[in-house]
Amino acid sequence: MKMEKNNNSTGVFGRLKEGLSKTRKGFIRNIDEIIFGEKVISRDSFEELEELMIMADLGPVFTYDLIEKMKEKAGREELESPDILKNILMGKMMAALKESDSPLDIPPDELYTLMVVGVNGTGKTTTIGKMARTFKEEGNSVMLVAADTFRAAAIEQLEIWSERVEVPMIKHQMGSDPSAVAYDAIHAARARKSNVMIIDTAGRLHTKTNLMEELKKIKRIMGRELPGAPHETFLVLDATTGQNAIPQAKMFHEAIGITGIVLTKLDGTAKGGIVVRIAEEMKLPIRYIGIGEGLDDLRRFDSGEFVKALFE
Ligand SMILES: Nc1nc2c(ncn2[C@@H]2O[C@H](COP(=O)(O)OP(=O)(O)O)[C@@H](O)[C@H]2O)c(=O)[nH]1
Ligand SMILES: [Mg+2]
Repeated sequence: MKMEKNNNSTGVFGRLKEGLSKTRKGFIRNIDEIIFGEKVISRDSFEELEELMIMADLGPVFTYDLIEKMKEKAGREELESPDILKNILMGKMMAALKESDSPLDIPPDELYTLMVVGVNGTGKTTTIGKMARTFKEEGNSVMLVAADTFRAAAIEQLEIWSERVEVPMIKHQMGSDPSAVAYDAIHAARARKSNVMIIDTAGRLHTKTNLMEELKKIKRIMGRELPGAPHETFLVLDATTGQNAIPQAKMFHEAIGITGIVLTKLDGTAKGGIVVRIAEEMKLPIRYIGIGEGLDDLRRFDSGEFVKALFE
């Protein structure tokens, strides 16, 4: 039994490494190439390293601090090998990400409501499907809520996930008031004694103030029907959009208050450094990361594991 568990965890870690392979190849491996064979790290190499870190979306502040630290070490001749340099980078990434470590803790006996927001196409519906599966496997009674009533296809897409994961879903017709769906869902979840409810929402462009108004209204109605609801508001960000994720996150956070971030599509980018940037700029828990389209491709964010998967 024990062996099996170990094998399994290596497999899961391997999958994470694989999911992050674009960043590993595009970023970490290049560090080795830049300083390969150099006894003394040259000014040119520092410039190349700086460029590499900016390219990986680690952000200017992080990069500047890091390069300064490396130069300091180099000045004291403490930078004899690429490994030392990598250790500095690893340590700094871990420190930057540590505060974002905050796994979701679902109370077993009350109705826990989780609203999922974000721009169109970031991966909200897919993430909800994956989370529903995880929560169900952990012994929760899960209900999905189709409050993205803007497009019929959005409702159908969530329905497919609800069938796949075998959890019930509450829906109204396309075009109906999303708050009314959320209202009904709270009552339905109570009647069925569900303990986790996940609400999918529309993601028309974040520059449209009416989307924010709509999201605020859903929150207000939920809070009126169930004190404390929504207990969590997750913002889904697409890692492949790079820097653009930051203003997006700020806008949602200012308008409706975000309690956790899900960063999807890390498998599709070499700019995985965006995680660090988001952590530093938003100071919000990063709850999950997406590393693929499949059911198993959502992972609880763990800063230590994440950094290790990039470097090992
Ligand atoms: N490669 C990859 N694709 C993802 C991930 N998460 C979501 N997607 C894909 O992104 C697309 C948009 O997802 P969807 O859930 O419909 O986004 P929504 O508009 O925010 O609800 C779909 O094709 C998903 O399969 C991920 O972590 N990795
Ligand atoms: Mg959707």
